[in-house]
Amino acid sequence: MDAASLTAVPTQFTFSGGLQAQSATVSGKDVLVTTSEQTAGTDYTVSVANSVKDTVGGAVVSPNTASFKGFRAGAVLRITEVQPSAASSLDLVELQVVTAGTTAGLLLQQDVNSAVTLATLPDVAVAVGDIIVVHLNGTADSETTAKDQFPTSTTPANYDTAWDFKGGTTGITFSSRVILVRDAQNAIQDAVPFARNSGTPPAAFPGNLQAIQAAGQWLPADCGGEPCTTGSTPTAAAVSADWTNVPTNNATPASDSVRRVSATDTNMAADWAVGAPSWGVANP
Ligand SMILES: [Ca+2]
Ligand SMILES: [Ca+2]
Repeated sequence: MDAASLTAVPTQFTFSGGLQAQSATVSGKDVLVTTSEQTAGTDYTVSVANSVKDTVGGAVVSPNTASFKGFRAGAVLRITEVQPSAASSLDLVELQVVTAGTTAGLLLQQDVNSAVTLATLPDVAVAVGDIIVVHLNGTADSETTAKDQFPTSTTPANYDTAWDFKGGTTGITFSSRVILVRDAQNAIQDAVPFARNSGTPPAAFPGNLQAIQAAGQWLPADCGGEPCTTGSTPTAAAVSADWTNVPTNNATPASDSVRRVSATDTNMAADWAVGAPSWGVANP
């Protein structure tokens, strides 16, 4: 883009909804336009005048408009409860809102390396303390307007005290796995390594644990000064939350889940234990 062509920014970049362009700066092919205060989540359109030129004098041509939503902060979520072993992959993941904002674009994933996306969260404005229950392989649509939009009375799998979100069709693999939440910019918001002390753990587990340790999401940051592996002291499994005793192939919800037992997130195994679930409400 030719910065010299930006001679009257407020009239060259025009917006719907009363939004005003205040200034613009050029960086290569991009123009960064600063506007008057946007209303969070409002639908806007922007139009670019043909007086805006590229470096060889070519004007912006059709389409010269685009739509976008007014700036909104993204929500920050914490994983609070997991059911990894339900029949028919009807697994559940409960999340609690740490910072209010939109859940648009947040990803619930299994593992860091060769990640599997379990759910892409819908665009919902959530408040601090709100509880979200993600239903993997579920059939009910996500609630987007209220926590009781699809009430338990007509949708028995739902919780009237929580936002029920529809996840993808892939369930959690009940072996040793990392469950994590990524924001719309792909940064990890929360991550928990869960070990199943039964059978041979997947060879990828120590690498996934090491990845979230490196990202500052789990402690201890290493195992006795060395990378955590199946042979380190302590082992990768020993520093991870233990979900071995969650019942297998059970009804949804199962009699026990793996859930936080502390309101404080210390990023350590002791934050978690298997026991009575509290789906849709804050953990005791
Ligand atoms: Ca609900
Ligand atoms: Ca709970």
